[in-house]
Amino acid sequence: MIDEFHKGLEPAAVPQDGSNLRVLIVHTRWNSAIVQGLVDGAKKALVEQHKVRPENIVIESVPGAYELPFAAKKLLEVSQIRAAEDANDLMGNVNLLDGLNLTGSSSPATSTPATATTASKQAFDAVICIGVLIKGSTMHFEYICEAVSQGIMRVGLDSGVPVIFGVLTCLTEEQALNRAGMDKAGKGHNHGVDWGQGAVEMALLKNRAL
Ligand code: DLZ
Repeated sequence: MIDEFHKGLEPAAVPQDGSNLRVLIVHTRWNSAIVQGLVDGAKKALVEQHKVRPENIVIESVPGAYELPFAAKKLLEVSQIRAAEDANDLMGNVNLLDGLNLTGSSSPATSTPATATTASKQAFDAVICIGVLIKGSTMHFEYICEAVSQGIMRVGLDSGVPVIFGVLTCLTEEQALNRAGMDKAGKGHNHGVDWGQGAVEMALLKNRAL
């Protein structure tokens, strides 16, 4: 039976501007058609509702939901290392004699100015883990659900970077389709949209100077 109503996310009280954010989406390839619908929903919310620049959304895939926490952790760490290296490079390139024009040349500095379409090199401000777990006839579902939910929470708490739990844990495929807004009756709601909204709100909360 298809559920008749959902608890969608109530919009935040103030507009959530994601134009300076960089977001990682990690998704599974299990149940890929439904997962793709959820990823599309998350991207739509990030770009259309919160102005996250498309080039600042990085999308990676993993085999199944069990792999999501590991991938989120590693990719987040790599982004942090790269951002630190980039900051170091920038510091290394600072020449204290710049601006004195000792050569007499009027040519501008060699660094390339950022353009509106340059992808950011900053570390990820939020991660969205997306997958669909559908219960089978064994205990596998229970073990994976437990491991994934605990793992995703741990990555967020350990890193201090919000990691959104975008994993549907469904008893039937019909439930999953419904929650991805892909049910035949068209009465479902795409939870990927909520996850995109949640990622921006939590990233801004993390960066907020209190
Ligand atoms: C093995 C398995 C099963 C049975 N079902 C799902 C599923 O419904 N959704 C999902 O994302 N992944 C599933 N997997 C794969 C596991 O998550 C994992 O990839 C493997 O156990 C290897 O670690």
